[in-house]
Amino acid sequence: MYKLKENDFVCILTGAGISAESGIQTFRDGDGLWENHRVEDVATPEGFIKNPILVWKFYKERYAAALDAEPNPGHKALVDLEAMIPDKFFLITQNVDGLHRRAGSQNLVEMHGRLSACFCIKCAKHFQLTEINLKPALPHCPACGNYLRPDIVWFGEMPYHMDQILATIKKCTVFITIGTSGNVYPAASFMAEARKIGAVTITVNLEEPLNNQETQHFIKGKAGEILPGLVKDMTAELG
Ligand code: BV8
Ligand code: ZN
Repeated sequence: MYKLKENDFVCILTGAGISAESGIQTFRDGDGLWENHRVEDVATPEGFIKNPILVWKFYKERYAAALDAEPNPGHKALVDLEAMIPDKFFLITQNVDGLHRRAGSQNLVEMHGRLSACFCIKCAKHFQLTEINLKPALPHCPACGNYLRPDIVWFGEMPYHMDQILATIKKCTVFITIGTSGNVYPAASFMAEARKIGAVTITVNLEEPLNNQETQHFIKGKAGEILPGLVKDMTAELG
């Protein structure tokens, strides 16, 4: 397996698979359905306009599940790796569960938003869910009284931090993809971008992701079981 050198810059992309061992359902486990609704129908601005109460129910349930979950050895291995190369590490997650942050990851962007936050559709003020009254089926903005929506990037919306992500991929020398099926864009295009500028590409996944042709080293298995040993192995020659 690839051994990191002093001047390597590691970029990591994670998906729902890294939180599976924390008990958080991935999108493919539930065959993309939630209470007989297609996730694509719920996770869209149109879905919210059509049935905001249903969408809030979906996200309140996932928020509660995320609070009940604990980071697993996969999340923790990435915290250990970052501690060894603090200024040459960048973690991009598609996950909205907040587990990387709770595990202690610092240099992290949550490109699809976070379950723990929301914002007002009128005055755009942002709030933590802990700051608002979640009892109403449709929570209201404390500032202007209008409807709040989950701070989640839905299908058809621009992911967060794209400039920072694309700029960082341009300077990475190692790109590691963990626990994502490679279904969703633009996240699924990042590994190809990294490959183009000569980065070593490594994938850790339970099955081959859709974009596996871009992977130079594919490691099949569970993130929580593989990552601790992989991090130890990759950093063995670092000073
Ligand atoms: C945008 C928030 C444009 C919601 C999410 C046709 C072709 C190509 C693209 C498109 C198309 N039609 C539309 C598009 C664009 C669309 C898209 O990609 N659609 C897909 C479905 C085809 N993308 C968008 O709309 C994006 N925006 O394009 O904007 C634009 C441009 C300019 C200006 C404005 C707009 C926005 C995408 C973000 C959508 N929001 N999340 C929520 O979470 O509720 S995406 C959502 O699904 C998740 O966040 C996650 O990112 C994604 C699911 O992906 P994964 O994380 O990979 O999860 P999955 O379950 O699929 O896979 C898990 C993997 O883990 C599996 O492979 C499994 O084997 C593995 N695994 C399981 N257990 C383990 C494991 N691996 C290791 N260890 C384990 N233990
Ligand atoms: Zn408001």
